[in-house]
Amino acid sequence: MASEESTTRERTHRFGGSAAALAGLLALVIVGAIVATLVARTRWWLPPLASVHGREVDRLLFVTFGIISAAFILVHGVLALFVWLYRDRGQARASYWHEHRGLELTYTIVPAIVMAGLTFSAAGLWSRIHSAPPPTALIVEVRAEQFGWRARYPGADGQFGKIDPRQFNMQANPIALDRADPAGRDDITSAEIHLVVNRPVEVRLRSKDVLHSFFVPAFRVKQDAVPGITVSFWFTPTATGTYEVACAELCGVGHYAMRGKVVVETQEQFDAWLAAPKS
Ligand SMILES: [Cu+2]
Repeated sequence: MASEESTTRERTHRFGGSAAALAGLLALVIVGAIVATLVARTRWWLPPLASVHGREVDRLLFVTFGIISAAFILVHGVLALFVWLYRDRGQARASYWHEHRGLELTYTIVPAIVMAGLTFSAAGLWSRIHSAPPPTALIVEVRAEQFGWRARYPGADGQFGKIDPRQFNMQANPIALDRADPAGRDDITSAEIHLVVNRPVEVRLRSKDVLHSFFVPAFRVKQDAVPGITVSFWFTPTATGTYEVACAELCGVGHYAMRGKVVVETQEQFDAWLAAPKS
């Protein structure tokens, strides 16, 4: 009987050893694959920042990473310590207790305070982005559709013309402008989005068909586009250049190809571009 028990224990130990070796190997393969991908891509961190509010977005990201990394190390350190401290020595019986008021209150209240703190520190930034823009802001309407982006500028009158979906025409009227509205006569539409460096811009985001998401990583801007609703937000680009807009909402079979171009340039370059004919 005793020898039988010890044989079982030996077998369990051997199995435990090989399982641990397998888990270690798997962890090595995963970490190796991640490191290799990051090295191969050469860029392994955030893209260069090109907006004013983005600094605060990055700060929030680093604070969040810091907190969850500390929690991860603490929890797994304690877990590993307990596995080692209370390992099977052959004679001990496992002890178990139910409910520990102090412990339960601690691990409920502490994460709740941390989560509330993170949420409140992000809420200020979120509400600023969605507040009224400064009066000098450039206004551009961005319309998402399956599968591309189209920008509209209000023209000399500063007023956008009305939209009438019934007047949509792929070639002649791709943005479905209401031809009867005089405010729309000087509206300028373009497949590219152009912005002015260091000038706040208010984006009025719409969608023609399904949910999309306007995502410009360099600006730290990501906003859902919802059919039937115009969502406004503003930010200030800080560096000239060409940036990529990606759709961050799975919106159909062509979603992967839904990328656009944002060009940030000086006011003179922008004025010249706006006056020139465009696609
Ligand atoms: Cu999309």
